[in-house]
Amino acid sequence: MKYSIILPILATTVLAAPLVEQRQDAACTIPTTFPTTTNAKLPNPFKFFNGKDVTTKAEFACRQQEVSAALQAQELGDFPKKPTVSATFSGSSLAITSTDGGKSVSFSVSIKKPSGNGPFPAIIAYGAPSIPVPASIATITFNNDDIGQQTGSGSRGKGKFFDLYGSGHSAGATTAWAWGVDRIMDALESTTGHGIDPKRVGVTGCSRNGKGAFVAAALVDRIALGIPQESGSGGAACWRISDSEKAKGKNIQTSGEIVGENVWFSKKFDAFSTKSSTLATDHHQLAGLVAPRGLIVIENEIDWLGPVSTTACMKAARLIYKSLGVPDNMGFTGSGNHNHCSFPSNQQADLTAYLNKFLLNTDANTANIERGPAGADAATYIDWTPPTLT
Ligand code: MCU
Repeated sequence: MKYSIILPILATTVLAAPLVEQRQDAACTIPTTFPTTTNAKLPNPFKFFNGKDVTTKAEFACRQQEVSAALQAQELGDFPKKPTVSATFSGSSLAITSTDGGKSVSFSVSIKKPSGNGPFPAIIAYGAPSIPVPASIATITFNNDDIGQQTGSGSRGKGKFFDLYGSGHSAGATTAWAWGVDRIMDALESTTGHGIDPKRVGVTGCSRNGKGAFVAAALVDRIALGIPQESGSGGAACWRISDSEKAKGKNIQTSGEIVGENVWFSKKFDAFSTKSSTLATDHHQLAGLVAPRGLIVIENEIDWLGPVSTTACMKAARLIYKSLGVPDNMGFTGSGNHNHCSFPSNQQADLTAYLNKFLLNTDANTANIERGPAGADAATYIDWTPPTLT
């Protein structure tokens, strides 16, 4: 099948339902310690750490909170509570000041808007977007490196996030950047004149910044659509599957390698880096934190990114969306091999469908988008049956 020829003519029906759903405010009991028992299979997204089954959507919302806490405790580092935020918009620049514990840091993002008055949907792009952003969607350029440096293992604790919270703060760079995205959302909500609809904001980045976009979509629940591109290990890949692929002789990035290469993850992750099977979670559940919001995962069959790992992991993630009754809110597109972070035309229709549905509020068919190498199935890596949550 060819995807490159013509984009479908798009219907312009405005969807009535809000696409950003706030997580339920159910009273959840969140543990402060998390299991480290060995489990070679991908952990069960539908079993609380206390062993109780998740049977309802409300319970799953609580499960998301404990999964987020576990990811922060073992991998990501702490995601701080909202500081005091003030913002001003002028020209094309949104300037944001965050104050906590008597200290302040400021950063700005630039907004490139469609012509007209809006309000417009927008995509927050880490660095510069490596996907084609349609003219009808604004681009918010976010200098994530300014918030958390990522120039190798020596850059830990550097950047504005760490100026505010201290160089010893546990956050890895991806968590620090997600904090920046959270502040951009605060600023969009609290200022006027920028012409952006805060209910229709996506986040993208490629490669290392794709890991960042994935973590931001997971931690910031005001993001309507996550668009991580070629995030590979640390993003769309599951640590356990990457280790099993490595054992089969693949040239694939693993947790054991990643902790030495850069500071994308917390120092807390070091304890698990060579024993990923003891993590309480895996990255199908990072995607599960985005649910039921929109998520289109863009990949590439470069060995280092782990095409079997990203495909099987994201297929497991789609089981979570299916259990929640929203299978079409998450897709995975990654067939073929192409230059890293160059966006191939055979992924355009999948991306367009997601942008239409989640940012442009137009009708689009996002059903069953699961494209990756043959033979990468979730069933090999799971020992649980996804329930239908009530
Ligand atoms: C895919 O993202 C990373 C990868 O994890 C690193 O190992 C490699 O060094 O750089 C990739 C990247 O960010 O390329 C731009």
